[in-house]
Amino acid sequence: MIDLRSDTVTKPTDAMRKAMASAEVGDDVYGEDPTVNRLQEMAAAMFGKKAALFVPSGTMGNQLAIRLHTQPGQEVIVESKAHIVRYEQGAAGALAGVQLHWVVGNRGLITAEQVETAIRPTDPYTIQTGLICLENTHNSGGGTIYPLATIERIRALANTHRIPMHLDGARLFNAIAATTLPPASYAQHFDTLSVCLSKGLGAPAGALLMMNDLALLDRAKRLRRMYGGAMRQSGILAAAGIYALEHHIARLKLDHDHAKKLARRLQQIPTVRISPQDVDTNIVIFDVIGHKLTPPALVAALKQEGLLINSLGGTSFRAVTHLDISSAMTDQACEIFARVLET
Ligand code: TLP
Repeated sequence: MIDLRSDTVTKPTDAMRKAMASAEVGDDVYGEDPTVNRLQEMAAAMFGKKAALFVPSGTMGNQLAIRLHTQPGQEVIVESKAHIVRYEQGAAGALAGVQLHWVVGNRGLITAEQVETAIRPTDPYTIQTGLICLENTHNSGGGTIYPLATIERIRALANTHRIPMHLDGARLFNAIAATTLPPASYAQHFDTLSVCLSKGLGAPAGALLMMNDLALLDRAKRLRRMYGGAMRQSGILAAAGIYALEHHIARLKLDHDHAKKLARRLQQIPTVRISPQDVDTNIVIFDVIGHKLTPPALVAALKQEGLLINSLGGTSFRAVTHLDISSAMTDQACEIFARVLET
């Protein structure tokens, strides 16, 4: 089976499993897991932040950040199809008591002008803007990379209005591999950022929430505990993360090449709508219009041929390349797409 449903489906490699098996561990609630501590120090140094906190998931990283920066009753500016909007089960409202102020982006990217319009006036009756969240790369936008200049302009606005900024960097490593920009060039513009180890980097679980403010770190640790995310001998997972940071960043470019190849092949199919030039990284989002099969039937027909993809609702589909997809499997996926969609 060629599984392009997500880059979350990767399984730890043998070398990663060896690193996990031999990890030195301790109780991380006491701050005594040397491998977790090493991972946190590594990540903080890599992104030019003072501290990093290992958390079980990207969702928890985002939700801790929202809770840390806001007061109940405030709102968070976020793109309309952001993961925080679509896929976190309403956690921002349920856990932090904030509402989300959606801004409709272009392929998931919002501009400084849009943010400026969305920031609320500070009069006594209008809801207050507590936080601005960006997502880089943007998942539902199709793995889109934020231009640094846009981030800089949004940061300048945030400074003027004294609003903190959080980055959902679940796939920031894909942006880093694609642009070859230093990680800190993105990270410097955010008060907090979370990055995932369990997407393209291929670790089985884990994300890192990073920041400069050590008082914020202290509160983040308490909230992580409150949300049930404080772990014990989590060095076993952190070892996978260290291995991933050391070995799996540069290779992400290969996933991007595979995604481009899929997009180019899909473009040749008459019922498919896709612009391969918009595929920046490892996510391929496309529409199938006027095919005799319904979207669920198309997904089932592809599965029958050995290819798994996700339906995004309506006529949209998503295919994601990753560590467990070789060049030969990409070629096979192209053939299966052609076989099923061209009939
Ligand atoms: N994304 C998953 C699904 O939840 C949709 C996927 O298959 O792409 N931020 C972004 C941008 C994400 O894409 C994801 C996961 C997360 C956060 C959450 O990560 P986890 O699943 O570790 O909580």
